[in-house]
Order: sequence, then structure tokens, then C-alpha cells
Amino acid sequence: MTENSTPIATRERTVDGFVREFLRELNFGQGVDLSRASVNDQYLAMARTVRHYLMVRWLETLRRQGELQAKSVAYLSAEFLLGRQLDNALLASGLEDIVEEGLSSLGIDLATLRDAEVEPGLGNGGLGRLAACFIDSLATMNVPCIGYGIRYEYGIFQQTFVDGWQVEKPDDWLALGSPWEFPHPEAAVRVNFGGSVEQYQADDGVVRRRWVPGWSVLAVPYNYMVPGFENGRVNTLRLWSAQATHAFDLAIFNSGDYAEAVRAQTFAENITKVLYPEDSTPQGKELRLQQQYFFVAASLKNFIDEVLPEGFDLHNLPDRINFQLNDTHPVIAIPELMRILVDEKGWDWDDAWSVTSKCFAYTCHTLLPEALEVWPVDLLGRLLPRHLEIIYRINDAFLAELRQEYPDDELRVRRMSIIAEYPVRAVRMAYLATVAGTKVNGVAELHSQLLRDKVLNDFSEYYPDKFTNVTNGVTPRRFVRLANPALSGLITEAIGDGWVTDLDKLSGLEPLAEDAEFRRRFREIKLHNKHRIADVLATRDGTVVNPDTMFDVMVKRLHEYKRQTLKLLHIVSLYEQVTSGRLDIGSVTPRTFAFGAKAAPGYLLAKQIIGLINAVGRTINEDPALEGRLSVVFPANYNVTLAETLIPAADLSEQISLAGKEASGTGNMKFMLNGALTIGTDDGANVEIRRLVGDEHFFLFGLTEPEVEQLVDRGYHPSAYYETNASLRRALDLIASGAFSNGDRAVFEPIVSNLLHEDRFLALADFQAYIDAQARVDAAYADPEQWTRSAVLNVARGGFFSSDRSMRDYIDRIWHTPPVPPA
Ligand code: F55
Repeated sequence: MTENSTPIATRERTVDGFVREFLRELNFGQGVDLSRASVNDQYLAMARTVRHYLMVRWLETLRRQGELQAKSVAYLSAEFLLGRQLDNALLASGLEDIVEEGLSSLGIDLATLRDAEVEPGLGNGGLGRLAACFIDSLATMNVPCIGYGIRYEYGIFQQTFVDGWQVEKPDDWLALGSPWEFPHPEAAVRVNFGGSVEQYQADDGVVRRRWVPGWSVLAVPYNYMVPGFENGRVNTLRLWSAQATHAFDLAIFNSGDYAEAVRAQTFAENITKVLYPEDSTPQGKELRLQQQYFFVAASLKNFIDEVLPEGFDLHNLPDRINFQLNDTHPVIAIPELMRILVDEKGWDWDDAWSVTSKCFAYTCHTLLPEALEVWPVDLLGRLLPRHLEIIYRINDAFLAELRQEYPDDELRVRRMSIIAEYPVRAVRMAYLATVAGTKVNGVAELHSQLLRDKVLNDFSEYYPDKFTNVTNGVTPRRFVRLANPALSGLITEAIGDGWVTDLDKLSGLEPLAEDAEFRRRFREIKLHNKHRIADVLATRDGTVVNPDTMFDVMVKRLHEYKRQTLKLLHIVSLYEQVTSGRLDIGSVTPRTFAFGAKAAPGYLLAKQIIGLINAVGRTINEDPALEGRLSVVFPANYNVTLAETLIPAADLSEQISLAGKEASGTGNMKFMLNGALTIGTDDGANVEIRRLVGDEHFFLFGLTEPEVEQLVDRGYHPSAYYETNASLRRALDLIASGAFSNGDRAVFEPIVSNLLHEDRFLALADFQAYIDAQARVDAAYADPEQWTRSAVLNVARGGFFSSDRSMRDYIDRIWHTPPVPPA
């Protein structure tokens, strides 16, 4: 190490050392003394103190990577749903005990400071949370990785309920300060938009084309630490924030139009103002394309100009980096790299393509046709005219190749075109990613197979070796070790603490499923976790839940394909049977039905379903006929933080999407690892969960994907199920009667008629199978010893679902980036 790069002295890892650092931060960072410090002051000082402890490791990681230039991963994602940072930083740095003791010596409760942290909600759901799990795993596995994304000023909206209806509030997560980020305004890069393309004669006499942009913004990087678990590595997450360029407003300032200048400033800064809250149906809005290009252009430029050493020969780029495209949102990076190489570096097209087509790989997260992004060429051409030309040229070359391969199949060639002609001419981003990427992966076995056989079938025939699967995973650090300290303690006591970084070790718990004392303690912990969530809900919302009931939990975005309505029909049907006297309430298993779900603000049916869940909940919770044995809770604003207390309390995990629609699911894995049993369809990663845990410990129901296809092909008539199934009919009739809407039949009519006449996701077709499976759940739950045996086995057999394993699969199948062990 050279003298001038010697890092600051390592902080003293003792209680006294911590207390000193903390008080120093409070005094000199926050400008308050302890007696006058607010909880927020204390939290900020605390966060800064903890990050100081990680700083030496971060600088060392950066220095070492600068020296080694090891092959790395750049994970490009429009969303990183990080969750709270404090606990994770404490865990990674091994400071938990020191900090807890140090604070308590000052009369401060660590838990209070924890609760002061506002989680950065920079994602919608599964896709964004997956990105956060992946960067955690890469850091823990010593793999060099940089995450690139967007620093939205407002993250996913705050959900509130007004009379049971969702009302969105802006998520002003930065309001009280954001101690985990390091802004670098001096490292801002310019990102261009608009304008036109011109032809010119270059110095070498060759006629070339280049982009003459119409306007630009600055991209300011904010760096975040991504600490590995107890391994000394700290990787980087770099999120970009838009700022108006000075050149841009100066001209207008000079013309004297101050108001216009300020307006122009806001316009530029709008780009990173807010996260789009759609999680499955992109709206094709111009601002969204601006966001995508904005972060991708800044990231490529940053990587090439700043991360790579000076003089790096870009012909070797594929040996140095993998740009992983998290769905299609960052796919505009492909023509951007072509533009850099051809227009800025003056390369031949073929050389540029040869490098570009080795640098990217694409992960698809969906099967819903409406979720596949397409950008109308008029919009794309207006915002990024040179990129559109480049895409056309990529497509021309691709179509020429296809015509050679399929000379007599023009229909196929057109089907595969990157440019769609109907209903408007548009760029199919998934096709562009597939053509340019080295690999295309789905996120669970079934999903990858359906991608190959259906959504991208022509492509998998043409490029059979490009297609692969990597089943999703979740980080055991956050979702077991931190979220479930009691269970973690029990596991560690039984098999040691190696499971935190080697989750396959959980298999060591298998024999303990037969140990009555272990099962008793396991049950005790579940009950403890139910009390914990009960306390949180009581404090947060004043909601009462009974810990002595089965916790039946469905948490995920609200979407028709996920079928929250099916769950609701089960609840309404139970209620109807009890209140009509056909079912004795004394024979009903006491259950707490918990929901958590945000609906995209423009998805009206989804918002109605939220209204109905709350309305049914209100009625059931207030009806004395149920004797408190059934209740519904729907805490508003389900997010990562709430997941961390709700999931460990669950007995039953609801994973009931229509087969063939949920790409993977990751909540399903979190429940399994926290000892819940799953009731689920043969969909996404449920397939693998069931295979691993065994049929006896999983409640399978419903149509399979091929059966769904057959039924739809034959012609699906939901009303036929209504007519032939009496309990289904009674449940739907009860909703239609206005029983949950003060007699007003109109309120929930759209839901009922949608189910009766459309039911795109076959909820009615699966109703009876679901009810039967729930009866099996009740029977199993009636035997606590058997149930706990199954719950323990779910944990013991869940090791596969660590995101560390997902990362190993990406490394072996796609990236080929060996870990870099610490020096
Ligand atoms: C977000 C924005 C747009 Cl425009 C489209 C999709 C999304 C999004 O968030 N998708 C998403 O979350 N997909 C989910 O990805 C998870 C991780 O792979 C899967 O587990 C889950 O099945 C899938 O729905």
C-alpha cells in the first residue's frame, strides 16, 4: 500500500470506543448534545458512526479492485428495494452487541433508533427486492459487483386506507436526512437527450453519423455501501440523481426569463423525481424512458471512464465486466454501448457489435404479455434519435441472418423482428435484449421453460444455448438472521452459525423434526413472533390480533393473476356458512387472515379488491357470531420492514397465483425459511419448493399450466362454476347483495361481474380445489406435533432458496466471475 492511500485508522471495536465515536457524531455531526438530541439526531449519529466502521473496508475493497481489475458484475436495475440499512450494517460489521451495550450505557434503546429509520422504497416489489438480495449475496461471497440504479426522490407511494379504500401519499423518504448515502456532485456526468443525427466527414475521410443532442441533464452519483457478512468486503451501489445543467439554464437566465429558467430546472430534475408504481404493466410514458436511458447512460459512462483504469483497451471489455440487465428496463444500454464504440470511439460496426454482444445478459421476470416493454418508435426517435437508428441497424443485420437460416419462412422472420409493426411501430425491448445478450434467463424452472417454449420460443429455437434458468433466492441475512432472531438462535444452537453464509447447512435440522423438545421450542418461537407482530400492529394501527390463532398470510402486490380474490372467496364462504347456520363456529379452526398489498394507483380493479378485503374484514371482525375465531387484518403500507416482522409469524403462506403466471415469487421462499407451510398452485418457484419439501408438507391445489391452457383453448366460462357450485354461488351472492357495503349493491358489483363474466385468471375454476386444500390445512393444523414437524422440515429443506445459491448459478452459467478472496 502506498503511503498516501493508507486508510484512516480502524475504529476501536469496543463499547467505550463506540460510545466515544457516537457522541462525537452527535456533537460535531448533528450539532447537539445528548441531553437535547431527538431520536432522529440519535439515529443519524448512530448510522454515521456505524458507517465509519465500514469505511476502512470499503476503501480497501475499492483499492484492491483498482489494483486487481478482477472480472466483475454491473447489476443494472431501475429498482433496488433495499429495506432499512441500520440492522444490516450492524450485522455485517459484527457490531450488534457493542452498539447495543454502548447505547444502553447512555440510556438509549437500540430498538427505538431502529424504528426511526425510514426504509428507502426504491422498488415496487419482487424485482427490486431481488436486486437488493443479489448485491447482498455478491458482497458476502466476495464477488466484485457494482449496482447501478436510480435515486428516486420519492420511492413507492405510502399506502393509506380511507374508509378501506387505498389512498396514496408521496414517500418523502429523504425528508429527515439519509445517512447511508455519499453524494458525489463533483463526479456528475452529462446525459443527453433529443436533437437529431447528422452526417459528417471524419478526420480519416470516412463519412460517419453522430448525435447532436437537443438537451441534457447532469447525473449525480450517490454511493451506498453494500457490506458483505463479516468478510471485510464492502461493494458499492451507485444510484443516480438528475440535476439541471448550468449551461442549460444560463441561456434562459440571460434572456431575462427567470421563471422559465427555474421551470427548466425542475423539468430536468423531474427525471428522478418519482418511482413509477406499476409492477407489471409499464405505461409507456416518455418520462419512464428518460429514467431508463438516464441511469444507463450515466452508468456506462461512469464504468468506462472512471471504474476502468486509464488506457483500458475496450476490446477486452467482455473479460472485465458483465452488465446484467434486470428485466428490460435497462436494455437501452445495448444501443448506448454501440453508440459509444462506433460514434465516440470511431470503431467499425462489426467490432463494436462483437464486443457489445459479449457484455450483456438479460433476466426476464414475467410471463404476462402486457408486462413486456415496447417503445413506440416515434417516442424513442424523438428522445434518442441515434439509438433508434442503431436499433434499426441491429435489427437489419439480425433479420438478414434470419432470412439465411429460414429462407422460406418470412412469417417467422417477421415474428422475430425487434421492431413490431402493430398496433404501432415499436421496439420490443425483450427481443433486443435476447438478440444482443449472451444469455437469457428466467427466474424459476417453470418460468424458464415457459420462456423457452412460449414467450420467446422462436428465439430459443434459433439460439438454443442462450437460454438458461436461475431460480431466485433471498438473502438469509436479512430474512432469517435479522428478521427472526429467535429462530436464528435456535438454529445456531442446533447446528452452529455456519448456515448464515451456507444455507444448505439447514439440512442439519432434519433429524430435529423428530425431536419433541426441539419442536416445542420451535412452536414457542412461532408464538413469540406472533406476539411481536401483534405488538407492532397494535402500536402502529391500533389493530388487535389474537396470537393464539393460525396466521394465514398473503402478502404481495395486488394483481388479478395473484388472485387475492380467491383467498377472499374462501373467507367469505366461511363467513357465509357460519352466519347462515350451516357451519358451527365451534368447529372452525381459529384463524387470523393477514393481507398486505399495494395496488398500482391506476389499476382500478385492484383498488376495488383492496376495498373489498377491508370491507369483508370490517364485517367479520365486528360480527359476534364468529366469537373472535376468524379475523382479517390488512395493515396499510406493506413494505420490507413490515415483511420482516410479519413473515416470521406466519403459519400458512398463501401462494395461489394462476399456474403459469407468477414467474417465481420470492415471498414464498421467505415464508418457507421462517417455518410456514405453503398452500399453493404449481406455479413459479412453488414447484421447486414442493419438490424439495415433499408433498406431505405442502398443500398443493389447482389447475396445472397445461390444464389452464387447455381450459382456455376450449373456452372458459366462469359462470358455469357459479351455477354448479353452491358454496361459490353463495359467497359471490353475498358480496353482490351488499352485505359488505351497507346494502349498496353497486359498490363491489364490478368485482363480482368481472369474476362471473371474465375471470381472466380462472379464480372460479380453482375455487373448489382451493377450499378442499384449506380443509386439508385445517386437518393438519389440528395436530400441532405433525404441523411443527412439517414446519421444521420446511426450514431444513429451504437452503436451496438462498440468494447465495442464485449467485453461484449466475456465476457458473452466465458471468464466470470467480470470487476474489480477501487479501
Ligand atoms: C416493475 C416494473 C415494471 Cl414496468 C414491470 C415489472 C416490474 C416488477 O416489479 N416486476 C416484478 O416484480 N416481477 C417479479 O419479479 C420477481 C423476481 O424475479 C419474481 O419473483 C416475481 O414472480 C415477478 O412477478
